[in-house]
Parts: sequence; structure tokens; C-alpha cells
Amino acid sequence: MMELILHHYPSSPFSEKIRLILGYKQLAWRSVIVPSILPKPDVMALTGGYRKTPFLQIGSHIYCDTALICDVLEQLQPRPTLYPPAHKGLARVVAQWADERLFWTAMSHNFHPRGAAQVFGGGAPEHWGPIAKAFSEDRGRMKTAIPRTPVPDATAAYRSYLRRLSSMLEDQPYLLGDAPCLADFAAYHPLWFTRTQASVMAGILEATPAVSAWLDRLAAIGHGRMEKGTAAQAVALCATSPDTGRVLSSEPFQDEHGIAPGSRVSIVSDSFGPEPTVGELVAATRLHYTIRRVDERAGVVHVHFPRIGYVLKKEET
Ligand SMILES: N[C@@H](CCC(=O)N[C@@H](CS)C(=O)NCC(=O)O)C(=O)O
Repeated sequence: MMELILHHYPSSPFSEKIRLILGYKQLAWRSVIVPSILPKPDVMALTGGYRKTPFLQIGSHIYCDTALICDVLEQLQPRPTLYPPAHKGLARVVAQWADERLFWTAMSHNFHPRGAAQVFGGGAPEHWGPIAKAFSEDRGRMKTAIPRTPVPDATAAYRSYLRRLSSMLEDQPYLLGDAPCLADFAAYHPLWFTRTQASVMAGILEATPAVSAWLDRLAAIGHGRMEKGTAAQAVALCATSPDTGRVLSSEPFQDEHGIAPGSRVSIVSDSFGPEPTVGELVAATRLHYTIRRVDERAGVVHVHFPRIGYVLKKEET
């Protein structure tokens, strides 16, 4: 198997989702740390515009968004599965709720001024204030259609969501049965952030001990076999590995837009992160798009996106 390179940063919840899945599937991977705010020149060399975290690199193929990364990892290492046959649809539906509604609700709770002070390094406001300001300006530019929930409302909703998760765990160790699946990893990462990065806000977990025990079970999975790498090495590897690392089939081409293969297109998230990736459309299957682009430093790069959550447009040439 070609080397899996995860571009991520330690405090990123969506990265934790993938780190834990790499551990669950007992995969070896290389870790490249990316900045948490713009500018991200090495990220841009590989993705061509997409700036969200994490993304997975295999040779000169870049897989954006954790929903797609999960499909890629499942293809590479089918067991243990993320999609148990009896709950395939349900696992994806719960994961989508967790990655969107649960994530944003938990984040609004976590970023209560006390939580924000801790996340941005603690101490006096003069210390963490400027870091928090740069972060919130950066994220402010990314938000296109994300609901902003005031902290008290988010806290109330988060409590309800925790009770729902707890009731799913009454008769079973994981959300959908005896083994973890995609639903568990997606619901885990926002709570992981509360527990580990904004722990002053973690009192909210005390009312649902079954959820805390479930978090402990998932945390015990660990992150698999990881070695460190650098962004410069990753870009160089991309440039010297033309068209290696393709995991997903690019057939059949499924046209919903009247855009022919080979057209110059842009792909952009429909909700968070307005930066487009532009290039030649080489695949549009039931589940994903692939764009081929040429970068000064990274050479010919294939960038893959899930269809759900992304908008495809034809670019004028
Ligand atoms: N739908 C995306 C969401 C990823 C996401 O929002 N990640 C956050 C970090 S946890 C992010 O990109 N923040 C901005 C950044 O890192 O530049 C996915 O599943 O990968």
C-alpha cells in the first residue's frame, strides 16, 4: 500500500475523527502538521484552494473532506468496517448529523469565553486575546451558511444531544451495536474537543456517564502507527509520483450539471470554507468528483471531493 499522509493539526476535531479511524483500522500513516489559519501555502500547492483540515494525500492524489477520506480508508482496509451492512444507511445519516449539527452546537458551547481562553492558551486576556481575534477573523471569512447559535441555546441543545447519545448506549457499547462504526467516530470528535481542548467546559458531560464511558472506550483505540513528516517532503513526493495513489474508481461518469468531462470547473464547499479548487473535471461518479490540476511545485495533482456538501460549476476559460 502506498504511504498515507494525513495533513492535520493536533487540536482539529475532524482530524481526530480520522486519526482514530486510522487507529481502528490499524493503518500506518505519516503525519504532516498544517497551520490552523491562513496562509497555508503548502496546503494550497496540494489542494489548489481547499483549505479545510484534514485532507489525505496518497502519492499525487489528494482526498478532501473526512466523509470521502472514510470511503478511501474503507476501500484500502475493509476490516474492521466503518459501514456495518445492517446499518450502512443509518451510520451515514447519524454521521452527517454529528459532523454538522452536533459539531456546530458543541463548538458554540466550547467557545464560551471561558472555553475560548483555554483553547487559545489561557493566562491573561492580553496573551490569548490577539490569537483568538486572528482565529475568529479567519473563521469568520470561511462561514457562508453556518448557523451561529448563542452560547446558552447551544449549551441547552448540546445537553439534549448528549442525552440522545446516552439513550443509544443504554443496551450496547457503541451507538449502533457491539462495534464502533462511522457514526461513533463522527459523534466522538466534537465531544473529544470539549473534553480535551476546552476541558473547562466539560462539566456538561457529567450528566451522561454512559457517554463518558463510551468516549473512554473510543479513545483507547489510539491513533495507529504514525511517523512524522514535513509539508515540503509531502509536496516533493506529490511532484515525483505522477498519477499514483488513485483509490476510487472514476467510472461511470454521472452528469447532473450538463458539464462534460475535460471541462474547466471549480468545486467549493456549500457551507463552510468558500475557497474554490479549479481544474479539469476528470471524474464525477455517484459519490465523488475529481479535478486534475497542475501546480508549479506539486506537479500534476488529482484532487478528490465528495459530491454531498460540494458545488460544481463550469469556469469560463
Ligand atoms: N466537512 C469537512 C469539515 C472539516 C472542517 O471543518 N475542519 C475544520 C478543522 S476541524 C477546518 O477546516 N477549519 C479551518 C481550517 O483548519 O483551516 C470534513 O468532514 O472534513
